[in-house]
Amino acid sequence: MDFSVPDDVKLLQSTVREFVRDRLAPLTMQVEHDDAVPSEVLQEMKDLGLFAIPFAEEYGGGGFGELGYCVAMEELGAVNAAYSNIIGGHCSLSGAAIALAGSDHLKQRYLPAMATGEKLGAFALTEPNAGSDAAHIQTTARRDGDHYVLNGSKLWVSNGPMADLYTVFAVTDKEQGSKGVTAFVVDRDTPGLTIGKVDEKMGLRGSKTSEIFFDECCVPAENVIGEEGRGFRVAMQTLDGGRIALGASCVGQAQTALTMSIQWSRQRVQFGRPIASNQAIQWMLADSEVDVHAGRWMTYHAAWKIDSGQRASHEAAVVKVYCSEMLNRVVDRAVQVHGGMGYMKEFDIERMYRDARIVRIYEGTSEIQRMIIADDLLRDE
Ligand code: COS
Repeated sequence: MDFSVPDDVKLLQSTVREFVRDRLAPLTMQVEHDDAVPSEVLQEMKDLGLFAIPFAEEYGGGGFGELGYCVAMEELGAVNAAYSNIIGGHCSLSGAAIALAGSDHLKQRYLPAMATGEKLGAFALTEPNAGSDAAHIQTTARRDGDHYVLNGSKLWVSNGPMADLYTVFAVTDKEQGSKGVTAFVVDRDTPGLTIGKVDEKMGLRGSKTSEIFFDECCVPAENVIGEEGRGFRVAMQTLDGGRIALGASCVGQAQTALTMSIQWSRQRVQFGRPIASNQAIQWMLADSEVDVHAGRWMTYHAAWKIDSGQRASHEAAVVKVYCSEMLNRVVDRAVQVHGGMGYMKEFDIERMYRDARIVRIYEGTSEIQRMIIADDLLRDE
């Protein structure tokens, strides 16, 4: 067993960490206030290769695989989950679906432009009547000659308002249930595709989500990802990688909350001594360290499994439920350690507390992850 992070991934980690420290960290309050990442900063992220990290080198990607990608997501999450969410919607979800199951033609057409960031991707699965029950989406795709015609709507699409292309899931055969779902790449400028309301969210300001509508939206048959009827499986396989990368972002967020708590508890003096000298505080810090440590290593292990060509659906569910819940525990303790300061908008902890709440919900709720894990445990031999 070798637990060392490969040298090229270490170099990636230090490059991202430096960029985060010098360029992204000073902008946190501005992004929060404006609910937008400045376009020149997004361009710098593209120039640095942050939109390319997991894609294969033959398609212009960084070729870092899931482990390198997770390490970068950890660094981005550490400064502001808005960044890891933008990259996640683009790489782990939209681009990964094309990379996993797309034809070589689709990969050649979309991945190089996604790797440079010239084209931003979004993943459109969730609908008003289909969230956890993803197999029962209602958006339809009707075959018409060498095209499919899409009708329906999608909800809460990360990167929705800014994306240039959408990985869209639609029903091609209602009778077939999950085997009647097909995945498509739909260009933003396709007639019949419109962007709906941009959401007002509790947190993740700077990462935009919106509705997407399809009204007789005509998509070439060559834009099917994989085969007709295989879309649900494409969505699930894609979400396996996405949930692991989201776990990595949670680890980064939790590490920052813990580091800030350590610093604060050393400098905050009450009853004539730093609050860090109180066992009540020490135990909160220790519990958070145990949480972050466990989350980091289970994430790296699951990423390694994917990189070594093994299926990691079970590990992805374990990582998703553990890391999302551990982040909420760690950030809650961080608010407690910071006391009144933790509740104030002038301090990062308040934003992190709000940002953390969504991770127990999106990319599959904690309840769905427990369902997946329990199904595996109870499946007949
Ligand atoms: N990898 C590959 N194939 C998978 C898979 C995975 N991770 N998960 C399921 N499948 C396959 C199954 O093997 C099954 O194939 P067969 O019919 O050939 O046996 C098929 O997909 C259907 O699977 P299942 O019967 O488990 O589907 P369900 O409708 O019961 O749904 C859950 C399963 C609930 C796990 C799924 O709908 C889910 O993950 N929901 C949450 C959706 C989500 O994360 N939404 C967020 C959107 S992105 S923000």
